[in-house]
Amino acid sequence: VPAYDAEEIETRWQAAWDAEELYKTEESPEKPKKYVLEMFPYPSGDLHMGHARNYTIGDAMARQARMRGFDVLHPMGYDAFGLPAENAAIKHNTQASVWTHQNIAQATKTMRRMGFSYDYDRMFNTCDPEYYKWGQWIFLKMWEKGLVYRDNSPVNWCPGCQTVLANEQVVDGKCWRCGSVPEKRALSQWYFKITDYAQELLDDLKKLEGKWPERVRAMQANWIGRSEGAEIDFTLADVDGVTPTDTKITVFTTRPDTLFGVSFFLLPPESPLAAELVAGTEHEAAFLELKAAAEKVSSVDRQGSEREKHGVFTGRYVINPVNGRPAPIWVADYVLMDYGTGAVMGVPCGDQRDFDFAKKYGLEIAPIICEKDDPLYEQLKDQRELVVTSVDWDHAMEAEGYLVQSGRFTGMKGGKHSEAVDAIIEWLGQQGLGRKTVQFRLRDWLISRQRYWGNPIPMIHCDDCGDVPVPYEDLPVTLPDTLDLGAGETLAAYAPFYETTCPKCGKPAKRITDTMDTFTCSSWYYLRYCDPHNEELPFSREAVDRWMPVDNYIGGIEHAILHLLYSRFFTKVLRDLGMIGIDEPFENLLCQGMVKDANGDTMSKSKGNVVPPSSVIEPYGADTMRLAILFIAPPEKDFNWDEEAVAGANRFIKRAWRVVWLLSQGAAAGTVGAGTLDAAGKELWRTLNGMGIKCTTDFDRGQFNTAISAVMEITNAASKYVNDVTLEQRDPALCFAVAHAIVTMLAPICPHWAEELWHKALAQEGSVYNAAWPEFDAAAAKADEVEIAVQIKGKVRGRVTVAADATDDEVAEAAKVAVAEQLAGKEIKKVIVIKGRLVNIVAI
Ligand code: ANZ
Ligand code: ZN
Repeated sequence: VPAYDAEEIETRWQAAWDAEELYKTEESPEKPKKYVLEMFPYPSGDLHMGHARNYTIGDAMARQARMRGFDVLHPMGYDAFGLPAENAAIKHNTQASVWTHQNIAQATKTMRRMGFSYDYDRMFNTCDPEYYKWGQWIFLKMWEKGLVYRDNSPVNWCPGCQTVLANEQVVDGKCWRCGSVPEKRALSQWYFKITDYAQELLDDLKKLEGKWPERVRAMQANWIGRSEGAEIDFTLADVDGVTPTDTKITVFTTRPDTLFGVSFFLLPPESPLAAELVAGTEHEAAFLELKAAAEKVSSVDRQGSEREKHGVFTGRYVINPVNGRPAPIWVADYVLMDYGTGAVMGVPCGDQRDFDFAKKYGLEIAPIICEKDDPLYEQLKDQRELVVTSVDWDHAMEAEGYLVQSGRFTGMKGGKHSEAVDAIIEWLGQQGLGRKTVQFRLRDWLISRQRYWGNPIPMIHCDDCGDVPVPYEDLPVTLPDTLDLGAGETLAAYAPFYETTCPKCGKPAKRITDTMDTFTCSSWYYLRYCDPHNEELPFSREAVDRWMPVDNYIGGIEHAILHLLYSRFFTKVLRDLGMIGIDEPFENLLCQGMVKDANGDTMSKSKGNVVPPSSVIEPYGADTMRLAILFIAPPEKDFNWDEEAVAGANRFIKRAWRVVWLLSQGAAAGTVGAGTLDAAGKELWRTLNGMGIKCTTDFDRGQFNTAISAVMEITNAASKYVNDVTLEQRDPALCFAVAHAIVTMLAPICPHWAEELWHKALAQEGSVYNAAWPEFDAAAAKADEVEIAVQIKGKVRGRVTVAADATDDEVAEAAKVAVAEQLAGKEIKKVIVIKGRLVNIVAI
């Protein structure tokens, strides 16, 4: 048996595969297609363990699909724009492109060293003008469709990154990238109208049921945040607090059934109306103080239920449309300007936030809903007018209950989506005081960034013509690489970039110097892979009709909202532009677990606990690395890095190497004559078929760890066979079949190892990559004899071997013979046969 020299084998085969372009996409339309895609990396340095795991999973899937007869698309590239490159360039006084390309070169080297089956001919970087040109083209199409607009409103400005952020990029109140707390700033910014697709983005999550992790679908649904409710018009009272004015203030509420319990009225600190109401009054100073404080807190934090609420009375009142009662207007920091109508009816008896606020500021808690076993219900169940104006509860009644003191609605069942909600909405409609509405939490996608290293927004601002799109024939607007980033030069201050003329009127005009959020680049890259060299269009309809949707998309859970939501949006927009015929880009989503350190900590440079892939590849080879990654845990589970498991994987791969070589001695391809095998041969044949079937189904389900276990069982059985049976007595066809199965089934996981054995031990032509996945025989997997326990009155008294397909009667007879001695002189009352397991004889 030749020695297993991983490094020699791996580098030799990698060179051979490259030379013959083995992994070029086949494009065989007569075969069914499979598009396997791993989320492409940001090239921030060399690949880390998380990447290695992600790509190993994808590669195993892609390779197995190929062997199962699919035409496979398995591309890779780089999400190459972004801030780290720019920051590194500033620090080292170089160009962002230089840093980026260095990292790309290093990462690609590692990918090749790992033996991934990428079609490198389709590789691109999002910072290539040939790619980002088409991102600009899509932007212009969206502009024409009315899906792009500019708006001047308060946005999240990250002081760390020196740019604005999208709402999705403020995670737990912090910048997703650098962790700084964003500030609110009013800036003129560019938006994509993702809200136009809010309902569809929500509805289509149903199509992904069972195909995407439940958790991801739930997170998206939450983020989109659909709420059904009503808008209700209140009237502002004059300074006397009772006389109605002409000013209406509309609230959004999901609980119109609580309208009779409005104890106060709330406006957000940013509200211009609030500022107007307090202007020049004794309340103004406190208001301004609250406003300044609220600006420093993110909207997520402001709404946090745990957070202490702050408020200021404005001195003014609104009039409740149902009962004419005045309610004091307060400004509260837990109310947001950009949700609903930016005004809230305060119902402390039904809403915990309002309850906490009422307690803090000594406001009324008017009880209008209670449970039937509440003494208050007995007291007020027929009470229509508000007589009890405040109660001393210790928390709000957020559950369902029965309305009291609620006019004609008294006695009705109230709560979210209750009959009272419908009844009140109907009544408000008739009175012209309110209407049913739907609100979404989702906000439009803020895509402009005040940073250099991104895709330039293809717009020109002309003082006369306004915002004018760059003509298609002038695309791409190329990013200059002559800026002195180290000296603090920015696009906004770089005349060679921004000085231009208006495409409409020809007068001097200024190019927009914002670049697009890098998430715009990753929102459609999977479409470009279908047709990466297209010079006329981002991609042809034919190519995406052939390959889309991505059948298996694999990546981290950190993209549950951002990237996956944006990509779904882009797909729907491109569909509506007639460029693609599908609604959802990713048919199946697998979110792989994290690779943590041996102690269960996340690996990070700052903690110094990073295990680089090279530390495994160098001593053991890429195949051991790949095997270990897939064997340690199911793909979706986190695992802790385990040196021992890696060494174990290496021992197995060597053992399997040896077993295949031993089997290959005297092996000959041919049909296995199952009937002519000796006992040892039969046993191996049965294991091969049983475990082969298990490996295949586990592979198809992406459960690589158990698929590997099945191959291990075959290997163990084969090892026993070659030990126990002399070379002359071995069955040549059986030996070949077993060696062939071990090699082909491990080929998607340990491709170099398999390729070497395929050629050298099994003497096969062509690459194992092109070999067919082996087939197994379910009938042969069944044992032809089984051993059965024989019990007398529940106690095991003997064992008997019977044919696996024996009838119950035959088994019962055999069992009686087996325990004939113990039965002597007894009368058999009953025989119970449990198939394949035991016989219980009841005898006295
Ligand atoms: C009165 C009420 C009574 C409410 C009650 C709830 C319970 P979701 O489900 O998230 O849509 N609200 C409306 N606009 C708001 C804003 N701009 N800032 C903060 N809160 C706002 O929540 C809808 C509820 O959130 C609305 O229903 C409103 O309070 C509040 F027993 O109105 B409710
Ligand atoms: Zn930041």
